[in-house]
Amino acid sequence: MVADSSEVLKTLAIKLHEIDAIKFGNFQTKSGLQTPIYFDLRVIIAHPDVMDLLANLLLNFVEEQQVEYEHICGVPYTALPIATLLSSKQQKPMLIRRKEAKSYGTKKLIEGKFGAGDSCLIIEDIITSGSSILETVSDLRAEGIVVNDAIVVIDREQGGAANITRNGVRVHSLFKISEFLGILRSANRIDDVCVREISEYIANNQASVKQKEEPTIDRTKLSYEARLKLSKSPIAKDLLQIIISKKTNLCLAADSNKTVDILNAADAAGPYICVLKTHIDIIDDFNDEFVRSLTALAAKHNFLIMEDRKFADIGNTVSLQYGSGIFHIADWAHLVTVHSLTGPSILQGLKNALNGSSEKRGVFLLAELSSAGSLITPSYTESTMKLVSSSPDADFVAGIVCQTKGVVQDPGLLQLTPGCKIDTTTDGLGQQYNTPAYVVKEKGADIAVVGRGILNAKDIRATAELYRDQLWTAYCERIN
Ligand code: BMP
Repeated sequence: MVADSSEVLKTLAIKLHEIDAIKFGNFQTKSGLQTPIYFDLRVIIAHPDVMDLLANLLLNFVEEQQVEYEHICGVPYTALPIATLLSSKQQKPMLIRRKEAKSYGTKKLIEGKFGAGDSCLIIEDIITSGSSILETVSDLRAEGIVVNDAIVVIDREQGGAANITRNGVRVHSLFKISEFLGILRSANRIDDVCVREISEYIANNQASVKQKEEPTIDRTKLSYEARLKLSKSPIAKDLLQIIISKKTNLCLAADSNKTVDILNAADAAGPYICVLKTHIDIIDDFNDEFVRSLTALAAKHNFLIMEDRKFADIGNTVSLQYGSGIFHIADWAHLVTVHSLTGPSILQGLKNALNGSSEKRGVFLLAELSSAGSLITPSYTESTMKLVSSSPDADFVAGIVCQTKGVVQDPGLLQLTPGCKIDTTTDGLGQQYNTPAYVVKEKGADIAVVGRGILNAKDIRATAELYRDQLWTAYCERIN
């Protein structure tokens, strides 16, 4: 590889012109539109020297862009040989996306060896509208594969890159069409009229905006290990590590009004829970020593503390409620619950109270409630999920409190579901209960909240173990 990559880029552009990989005239594109310039990088396979030049350039380019990935996938078909060369040069395994699923054998759309949560770099020859890349991204994401970057040889600057970026994939293009034309013009391969005509064509033929496509993967079929790779929230990752290492998806709702009872329950149930949930404002004898003792038990048994505060005020107020007052919740609660009705400013307000502290913190947003006759509507639930996906503070959201399987689709978010009891008789105050198996398998809970089902038992330790076993078995059955 020559040191000056801009010289090599020029050489490549001219060679592509020489081998007729770029044609000027009047052509029809894949979508049926007329175009005065046509790139046909398929011809490159007949020219191993050009192929090699391109592969080496891309290799350097990928390194320069500092892209991190575990697999390489070329968009079928033109980019396949290019992706193969890169895979071999980089020693990174390849994935191949079939255009149609096989009608025999495995019926897989993605060939190769991968696991959900693995990351993949996309390789494509040309972007026009971005739709070919997005089809490949969508099939990869449906398998739980993380796609954050695409390397492209030529961006036709017709809006495709923006469409792809809108879907959460960064586009790195070796050439923009304007740069490519500039090189051919300087080398006297084309004249000013040609450059002007194509520039006008590009300006007048911008692709329509493609809406963001949601991943179609079934979150409830993925293991916690796969979800760990897909989560964006640092505290959710910690929680998943705990869930995996302790084999528990049980959250204890320690709803007692005496500190001694909460601490005893935390110590007894500690080995079997991943989260202990408090309602700090129901405690009669709250004091700072209690927080220290609970924090010590969390460290001893390796669980997180969630304060179920259900914040619901304007940003400034929740910031004060979270960080100040007698409870100083932000100092000790790894997680808090938050209503979404305020809108995005509630997340900003809470984050503000953290003052850039290095402690990992996160929230669970309420999208549904377990109580009979709750006023939350399906459209409120949907808006809550949109708030998360569009929020600049999305990495602050560890999960969602809800009751229905379809609400949480993003496999990086955890579903927390209260209303769980082996004996499902109601409490006479509107709480609705389901069994551990039902909550995990039918309601889609990643973590189930159990309060009185454990707290009212004679033997808290044994009952917590029983709930843990039933919830964990249900999870294992769900993913298999
Ligand atoms: P129990 O298992 O004893 O019913 O307790 C459920 C816990 O979960 C309570 O702390 C309650 O505040 C909380 N909760 C709930 O029951 N339903 C919801 O929709 C949200 C909750 O946080």
